[in-house]
Amino acid sequence: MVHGLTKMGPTKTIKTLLMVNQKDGFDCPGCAWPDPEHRTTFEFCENGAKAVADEAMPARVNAAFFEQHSISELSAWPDYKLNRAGRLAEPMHLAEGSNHYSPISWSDAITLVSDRLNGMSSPDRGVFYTSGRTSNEAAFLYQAFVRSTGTNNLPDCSNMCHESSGKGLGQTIGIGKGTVTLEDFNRSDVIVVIGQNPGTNHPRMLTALRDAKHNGASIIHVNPLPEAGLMAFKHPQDYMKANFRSTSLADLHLPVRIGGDAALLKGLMKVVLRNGRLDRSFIDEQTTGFDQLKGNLAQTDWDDIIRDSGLEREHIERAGNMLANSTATIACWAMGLTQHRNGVAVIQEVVNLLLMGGHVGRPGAGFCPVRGHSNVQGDRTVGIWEAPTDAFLDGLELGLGFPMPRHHGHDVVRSIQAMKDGLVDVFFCMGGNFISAAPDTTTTADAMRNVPLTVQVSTKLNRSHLVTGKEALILPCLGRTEVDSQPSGHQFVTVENSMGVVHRSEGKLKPASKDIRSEPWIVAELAHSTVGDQHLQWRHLVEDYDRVRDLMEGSLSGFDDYNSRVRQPNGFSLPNLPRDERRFATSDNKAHFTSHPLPDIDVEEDQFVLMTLRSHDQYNTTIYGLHDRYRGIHGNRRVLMMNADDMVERGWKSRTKVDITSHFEGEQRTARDWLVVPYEIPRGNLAAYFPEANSLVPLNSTADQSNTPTSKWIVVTVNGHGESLTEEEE
Ligand SMILES: Nc1nc2c(c(=O)[nH]1)N[C@H]1C(S)=C(S)[C@@H](COP(=O)(O)OP(=O)(O)OC[C@H]3O[C@@H](n4cnc5c(=O)[nH]c(N)nc54)[C@H](O)[C@@H]3O)O[C@H]1N2
Ligand SMILES: Nc1nc2c(c(=O)[nH]1)N[C@H]1C(S)=C(S)[C@@H](COP(=O)(O)OP(=O)(O)OC[C@H]3O[C@@H](n4cnc5c(=O)[nH]c(N)nc54)[C@H](O)[C@@H]3O)O[C@H]1N2
Ligand SMILES: [Mo]
Repeated sequence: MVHGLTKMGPTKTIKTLLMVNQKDGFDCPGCAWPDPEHRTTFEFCENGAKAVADEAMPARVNAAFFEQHSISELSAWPDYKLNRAGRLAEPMHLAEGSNHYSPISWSDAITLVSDRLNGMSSPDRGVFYTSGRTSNEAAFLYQAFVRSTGTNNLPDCSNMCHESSGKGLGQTIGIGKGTVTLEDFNRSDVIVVIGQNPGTNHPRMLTALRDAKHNGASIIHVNPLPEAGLMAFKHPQDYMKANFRSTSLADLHLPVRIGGDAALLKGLMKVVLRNGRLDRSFIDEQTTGFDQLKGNLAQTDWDDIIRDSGLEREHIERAGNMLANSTATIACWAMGLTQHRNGVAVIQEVVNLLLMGGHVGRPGAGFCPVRGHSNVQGDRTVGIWEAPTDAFLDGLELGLGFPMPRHHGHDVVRSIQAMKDGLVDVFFCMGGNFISAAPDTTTTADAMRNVPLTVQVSTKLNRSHLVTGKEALILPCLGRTEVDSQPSGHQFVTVENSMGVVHRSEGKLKPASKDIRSEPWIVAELAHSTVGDQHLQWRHLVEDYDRVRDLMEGSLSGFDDYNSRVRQPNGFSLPNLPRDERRFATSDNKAHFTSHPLPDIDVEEDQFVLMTLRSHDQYNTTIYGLHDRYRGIHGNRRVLMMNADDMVERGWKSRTKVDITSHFEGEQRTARDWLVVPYEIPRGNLAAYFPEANSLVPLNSTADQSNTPTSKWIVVTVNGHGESLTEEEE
């Protein structure tokens, strides 16, 4: 309520929050956790309320705002102040060399972009980013437009997020998505939550975990940090029943060292092999690679497992035995696994662990990569994909009726390299905050400044509006919460949650300004003006989003009867072979065990490993405030969490000022003036907040295969500014 009241006022707060995640309301723009079939009146969490209130703020960022505030002045504002300025209210243009944005009409803005696109010497000089809030309809039209220009340059936030999950699962079980439903949580014996902080980032998942525990499941939490949501949980709705007790959701917390998960997982598998129920018939009939894996595990030494994981053998044995005795195991994970050099391989170790017991395609068991952005999974499903398969493009050709470019495009990291090398003329962003989300802030900023025209379709002011190409545009759009009115009437859009359920979302609030437009409308205007109507009647399509959905039905698999099935109260589930039929669409129709060597996670004596993470008061690069309540850190985000013993060893007290330097292939990057705080984190490990620490993430430090920046594995040294502990303090 507080978040709503301060940003929206009382009436709008009540009206808005009661529509979140309701069947006829809008999908929460926060995370991608699914909604239960039977919904309560309050189907949102604290952080969802923040996300909704933040979008429903009144519009203030208009021509007058930009006349008053120059780019150089705004650049000195902290992120949370930029966000508080309000909603973007009208299209704005930044001329080359100018220090102020000035207003531009929609038609002039659209013409400017299409002229530039049409003037490029090759379609691959255009790059089109997407952040995961974009609806299925907008994303589908957008990729159709981009491909009609002749390129697959469709990088998206997923490249920095769950790309490793998509790759890791795709290669082994034949689908790059999770295989569980919400109902499976109630039938599970053991739930492993690894490399994820649901208390902050997917709070409604805690409800599912609480219910699973009521039904007898045990929870193993694998995380360098004892994340509060899992260690001491109070269901917010229990307050209404006057039950103030907190319970520990996790039955076992394994404080693994950063990057030590592969070692731990091998240890767990050794225990399961020794003591466990293996699903022999499943292994024999439906998998390959089991014998090699057994050989690989036999050669893996317990000493290495214990050293790399940083855990005691006894704890690994205990967790291993819980898994060995489980008849239904679910594994959930997020960025703690994906944003590592071995992100794909470590996810495949999770796959190995579950396949051994046949924990896929049966009730209460399976894989649950928990997605971030509310429609990031849907965006990929409908074509936001820089490396589409030929089969996928064949489907699009059939449905859309024009030839698709077949050569793969740039992902996020390659886009930055291309911009840096002067190979990009237009960089177009459908949402997001590229400059702050991307790694290696300084390099990315130089890359952006090297582009002749950058365009941001956005709801709120952010740093990507200030660090731009030579010329820049802001195209303000409607958010999830708002009425989207087109010539045929009010429209709804569709989204896909983390468990493959596609459902409706319909905004009900009055748009923040009369001069903002829907994402599908913006795409249609741009396409109409750039490529014309010889293939698709773009403007006709967006008069009624049913027409877009009909086009999707003809182009994508799993979308039969789209318009009618998505009107069912709970939407519908996309087909998922491993989940529905225990079948695997791999090259040999089997699930694959894979054998990977242990990654080398040694660093030099004076070096630390730094992970970057989210506080409880931010949504990615949107900073709501300076508090991280569950971690007890208040009033400052430029903090470095360090083990107290590591601090004492250096003679540092709490709030000692330090500089951090990252080291990668002989390059160094330094970020100055951080305050060290003691924290319960393994020795040799550090944590700092994203996006403040992004300047330390080397552009070329990426995961094998998925090319995801290693935001959770940054090798650093830390230098104090001279103050140290007195003897008494020590
Ligand atoms: N309120 C809120 N909700 C959000 C977001 C937000 O910013 N705010 N962001 C959304 C998005 S896009 C995403 S992708 C998700 C992100 O959700 P999470 O992945 O939960 O987010 P992170 O803060 O990146 O946290 C990663 C967790 O991994 C742990 N970790 C780091 N390194 C390792 C490791 O080597 N091994 C293990 N086992 N654990 C490790 C960290 O301690 C931390 O608890 O949340 C989504 N939901
Ligand atoms: N170091 C480090 N870097 C990371 C991460 C990390 O853990 N550590 N996490 C990575 C991950 S998982 C992700 S997903 C990315 C996130 O990268 P992005 O998705 O690019 O970043 P966001 O902060 O989610 O984008 C916020 C902006 O989106 C715009 N916006 C909000 N809603 C809408 C909408 O409905 N439509 C449109 N058009 N615009 C909208 C607003 O203007 C807002 O300022 O960051 C990645 N970067
Ligand atoms: Mo994400």
